[in-house]
Amino acid sequence: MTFDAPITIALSKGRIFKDSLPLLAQAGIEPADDPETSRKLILGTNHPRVKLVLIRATDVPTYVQWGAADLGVSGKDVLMEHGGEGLYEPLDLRIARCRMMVAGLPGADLTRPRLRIATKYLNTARLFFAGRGQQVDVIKLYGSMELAPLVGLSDLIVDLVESGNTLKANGLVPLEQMYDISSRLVVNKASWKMKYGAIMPLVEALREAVGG
Ligand code: PRT
Ligand code: MG
Repeated sequence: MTFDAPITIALSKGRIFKDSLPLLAQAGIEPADDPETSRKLILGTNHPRVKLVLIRATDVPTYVQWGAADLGVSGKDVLMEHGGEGLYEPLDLRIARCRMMVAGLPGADLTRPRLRIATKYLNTARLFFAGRGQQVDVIKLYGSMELAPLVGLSDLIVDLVESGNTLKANGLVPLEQMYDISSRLVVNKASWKMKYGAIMPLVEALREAVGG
């Protein structure tokens, strides 16, 4: 792929980086450093015009929204919570898949008035319960949501579930599936227009890599 515009792609370390690597490789982009061993936050690639920035998963939509990165890979959970302002979401990369669920202690009553929900997905949880006319109190946590019902902080949690092992290990059960989650390619809206000649072939190569 030859193009002149400089392109910055935002990725988060961990599963998104690992699962994005083979897709990027199929699109002809390979990082010059291994982020697991390097402390660099900006990685060059084999492509002279493409660099990667490594940031927190929850910061990816923000970097792309403000044009600090032209493209990014972000979980749908993070995108829903962010709101998606200033972003296009042209491609489901079908990686880092899981489900967003309501969970709690076995027998928890989902219809009780004024349920307390602990989650890091404040907006998403509020919208979900409001959408079915249920008024809930949402408590913001930054991690270990599973603890909240065990110590009486909340009735329920809204969290991501992959194998279900974390819930099970803490005596919790999935009560309701909210959304199927996978990672999406996001593109800054201005970059899409200004750097169309570079972004379009990249998006198409990635589309091919995920299988159309
Ligand atoms: O860790 P950090 O705070 O920096 O950010 P992050 O936790 O958002 O990053 P990361 O890399 O853990 O997750 C990035 C993205 O991966 C998320 O935004 C999701 O879109 C996606 N993803 C896919 C997951 C999972 N699967 C997943 N299982 N993110 C988190 N989990 C957690 C889950 O919440 C549970 O507590 O892993 C735990 C284990 O899940 P079980 O069900 O397999 O036990
Ligand atoms: Mg994490």
